[in-house]
Order: sequence, then structure tokens, then C-alpha cells
Amino acid sequence: MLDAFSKAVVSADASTKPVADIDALKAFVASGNRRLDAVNAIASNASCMVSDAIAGMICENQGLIQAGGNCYPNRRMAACLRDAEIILRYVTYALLAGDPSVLDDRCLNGLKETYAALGVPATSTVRAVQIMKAQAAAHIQDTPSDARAGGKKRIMGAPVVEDRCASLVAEASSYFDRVISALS
Ligand SMILES: CCC1=C(C)/C(=C/C2=NC(=C\c3[nH]c(/C=C4\NC(=O)[C@H](C)[C@H]4CC)c(C)c3CCC(=O)O)/C(CCC(=O)O)=C2C)NC1=O
Repeated sequence: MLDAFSKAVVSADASTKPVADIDALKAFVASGNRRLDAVNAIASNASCMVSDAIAGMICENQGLIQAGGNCYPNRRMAACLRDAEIILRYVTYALLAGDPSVLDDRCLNGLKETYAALGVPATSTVRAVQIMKAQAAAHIQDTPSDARAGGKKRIMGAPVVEDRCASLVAEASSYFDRVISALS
């Protein structure tokens, strides 16, 4: 498992050069508090995000909870909710580390094959991950909408910067995209 710093060391060592791209590491440090706020925005809304994403996935495809569907019976529904939570948790680890290797190695490695063997539909999982990606962007920017969040809307109130953390939204989105491409 790598983070932004160990990655810089490993790449430098591989080419037997001194650590390069110190500016990128400086930027990583300078935006550290924003990064922690972004991680917190996801982590402290995780159970709401997971249940909403799975509910949305099922609303759009109700066969999942009928006999023969992969969220039926409750044992599978529970496994599905658990998996969405695992995936979201590993995305937050990657966002904290500023590097996707923890997500790749400990969560996505072999997941597609596991799902194929168990008959877990990848397209439905991808749909749930897409919903979590949209939720994460809203939470990092601290702009959840009344329309989407209803009575559960929660504003974190972290200081808002000019670009509403666009680069962290893009980075988090790239980790969700990694999940999607690993399953596709
Ligand atoms: C640390 C990383 C890690 C991951 C990612 C992980 C995933 C994982 N999900 C599993 C099952 C499962 N995963 C699902 C998930 C779903 N079914 C659906 O219809 C939806 C599309 C989807 C939810 C979004 C279901 C239903 C099962 C149980 C399948 C079965 O037993 O028939 C299993 C098989 C063992 C078990 O049931 O616990 C694994 C290993 N385990 C891990 O240790």
C-alpha cells in the first residue's frame, strides 16, 4: 500500500534518482486540511450514502429483491449493503492517502471474478457506485440538494474555498471510476 509520499520514494528508487516532483508533495501538504475535510465529509455520511445508493439501485431494478434476484433473500441484501460500505470505505482510504493502491490491492483485486463466480450483477453494482460517486461530490462540496437529500440533508459547514475543492472532487471521482472500470 502506497501513499503520496511513499509513492514518490518508490518511483525515485526505481530510477535510482533523488525524489523528484517536490512541488506536487508541497501541494499535497498545503491542501492537507481540505483533504481531511473531504474524507470526513464522506466518512461521516457513509451509512446514509450506502443505504441511499442501494435503495436507488433497487428502485431502478426491482428484480434484484424478487426471488432469483441477487439482493434476495435478506442474507444477500445484507451482503450487498456490506459490499457498498466496503467499497466506499476503501475509496476514503485512497482519498486520505492520495493514492489508489490501497483500493486496488485490498478491495478491487479479484472482485470482478468473485462477483462473476457468485452471480452478483456487475452492472447493478456499477450503478450503486455511480450514485455514491455523485453523493461524494455533493458532500465534498458541501452542497447536498433538498431535492435529492430531502429531510436527511446535512451540511457539514467546513470552510468553503473558492473552487469548492474541485481537485478533491475530481480525485475522489477518479477512485470511483477505478471501481467502475475494475468491475466492467
Ligand atoms: C475487503 C474487500 C472485500 C470485498 C469487496 C468483498 C466482497 C464480497 N462480496 C461477496 C458476496 C456478495 N456481494 C453481494 C452484492 C450485491 N448483490 C447485488 O445484487 C448488488 C448488485 C450487490 C451490492 C451492490 C451479494 C448479494 C453477495 C452474496 C452472494 C451470495 O452469497 O450469493 C463475497 C463473497 C463472500 C460473502 O458473501 O461474504 C465477497 C468476498 N469481500 C471483501 O473482503
